[in-house]
Amino acid sequence: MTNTTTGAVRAARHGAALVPGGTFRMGSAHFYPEEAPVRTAVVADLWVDEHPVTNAAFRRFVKATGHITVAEQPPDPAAVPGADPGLLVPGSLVFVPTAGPVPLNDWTLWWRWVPGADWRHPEGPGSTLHGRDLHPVVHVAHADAVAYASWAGRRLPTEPEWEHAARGGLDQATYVWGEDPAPRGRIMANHWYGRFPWENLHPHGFERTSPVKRFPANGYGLYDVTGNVWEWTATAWPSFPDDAGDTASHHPSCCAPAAEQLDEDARRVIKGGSHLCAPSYCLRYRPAARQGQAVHSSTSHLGFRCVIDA
Ligand SMILES: [Cu+2]
Repeated sequence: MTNTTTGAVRAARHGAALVPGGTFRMGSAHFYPEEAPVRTAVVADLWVDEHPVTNAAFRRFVKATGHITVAEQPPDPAAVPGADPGLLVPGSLVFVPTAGPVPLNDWTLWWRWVPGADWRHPEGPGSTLHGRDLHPVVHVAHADAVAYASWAGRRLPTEPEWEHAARGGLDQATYVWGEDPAPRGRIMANHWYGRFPWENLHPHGFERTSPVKRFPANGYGLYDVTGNVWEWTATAWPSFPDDAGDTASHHPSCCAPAAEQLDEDARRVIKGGSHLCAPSYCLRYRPAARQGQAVHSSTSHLGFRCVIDA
């Protein structure tokens, strides 16, 4: 390999860690039905982004390509039959904490459709990315993530690739760092502390998303794999034969705001949980956790990371 080639390869893999492929046990039998059964999966060697794509990186992409995200475009009336035309404006779903305890089986109490919410305005008009260059980009639909990945010469991981990388070499551990939710009292991820969805104690200092790489890396040198933001994958939902349809809607979840709102038949698996996942509630900041997300939907707690074939 010439020096030029070596340099190009190095540049192409900038910010990615080489995750050795192999066989691993995927899923979990101890939590939600859609994570079971535990099964064996095989993945190849793969370069995986060390952290979710940041606002700064996404801004470079938008500057270079002029890309306009799904959330910045008015919804297609045909895709939302019967919708109030007044609601067919650009916007996205924003988490808004409640004033006090609420029934946890109704996500509409804490997810609000906010006109003007998009990746540059994470809480809607008036909010900015000031001080958030290194936070994961949010309010990106599946097509936005795919467009970024292809611009960057990368692609989205499949669910097995994502989960294998997230596990960091630990076989069937509950968390990506092991079994102890907080080893020696250490906060390992940006997840929700307090009673959801009103008491946000944020002992780590972050009310919503946090800058990438603020919490310990996993065994493969990957950061923010669980907590902070959910991440899109390339895998369709439902994706394996034991999925008896829409299991995720049968129990409460802080994390599925858009599943039945838009195109029901086009969903992708999202992984990793987010800053909204509470130990006392959804507990989805685990490598086995998964949800189906409508491809056209975007929210304030969903981003992505890319991979490169080795
Ligand atoms: Cu959650």
